[in-house]
Amino acid sequence: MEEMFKTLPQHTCSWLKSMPTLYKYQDVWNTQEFVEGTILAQQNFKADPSDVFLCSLPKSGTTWLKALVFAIITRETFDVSTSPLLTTLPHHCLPNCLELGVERSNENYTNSRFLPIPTHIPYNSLPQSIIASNCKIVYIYRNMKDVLVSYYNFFREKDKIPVEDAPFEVAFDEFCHGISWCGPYWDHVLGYWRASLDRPEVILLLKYEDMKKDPTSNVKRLADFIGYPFTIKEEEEGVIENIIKLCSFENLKSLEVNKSGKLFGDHPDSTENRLFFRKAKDGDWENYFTHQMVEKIDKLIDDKLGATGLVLK
Ligand code: PAP
Repeated sequence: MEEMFKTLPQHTCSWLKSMPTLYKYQDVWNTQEFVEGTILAQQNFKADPSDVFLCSLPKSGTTWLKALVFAIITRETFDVSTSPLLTTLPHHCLPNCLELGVERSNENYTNSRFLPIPTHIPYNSLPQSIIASNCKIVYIYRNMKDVLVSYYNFFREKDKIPVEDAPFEVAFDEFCHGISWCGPYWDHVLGYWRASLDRPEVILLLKYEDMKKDPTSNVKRLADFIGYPFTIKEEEEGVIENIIKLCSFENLKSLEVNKSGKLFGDHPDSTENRLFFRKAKDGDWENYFTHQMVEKIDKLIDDKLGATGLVLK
């Protein structure tokens, strides 16, 4: 691996401390840890046909998707007043990240079924056995401008860098050159989007903005797709609405664990849980983009996605 890394294109993010060098492997920018994890997963991971994968580009709604899926699949074991989500970060409820090494488990939550496996690995770099086993994949995506603003603020705050020392313009330029964690953004989204057209029976795409507008039908689709459909009785009893409330941004953000807990405990590189719950506002990009930036990114989105039929604006 060491020899291989010397041959890969590298980029040092000047405005970040916590993500100093990104490497371009299989046309994707990522940290050394995640590139190594991807390679190991590609070499060793043996999918089970019943595995379900929760895929996303960072900052596209991963935390929300994990919370919803966890609440859906554990609803026979817990109700909304006993759910582990009340005391546990969603990333810890569904902890097995494919690129960080998977040990399948059900954590005694779902009887015999395994917990879904989250990953940020792009579609084209997924281990072949996931595709060959026809595993189900849920992909959540979000508009590029809000992803960029979320990404910028997450890392800036994680590193405690004041705004004046981390110019948004620098992050913007990098992002527009495709350089970001798991970037280019457009390749990540297009990879899963194209795959969902080829294999709609096993790949479900969820759009963050649509989920905000109409959570009920999207949560129903999600539950159906992953094999935990709601019964009519559950629908009448308001189980879907209760899950939506439990997993709402406002509720999760207000919980003590998500205000004061840390992702990796007291490890020096740990991340405060609160950073996963910033604003969750559609269109927050308007507070960051200049007129020229809007023009530039709209043109970029048109260039990259215009001919594909995928609408992101
Ligand atoms: P990750 O990839 O690092 O896990 P991810 O969860 O994908 O991050 O993205 C974080 C964004 O989701 C944040 O957006 P913002 O920066 O624009 O505020 C975060 O606020 C938002 N988010 C977190 N939880 C929820 C939720 N329950 N509902 C809606 N949005 C949420």
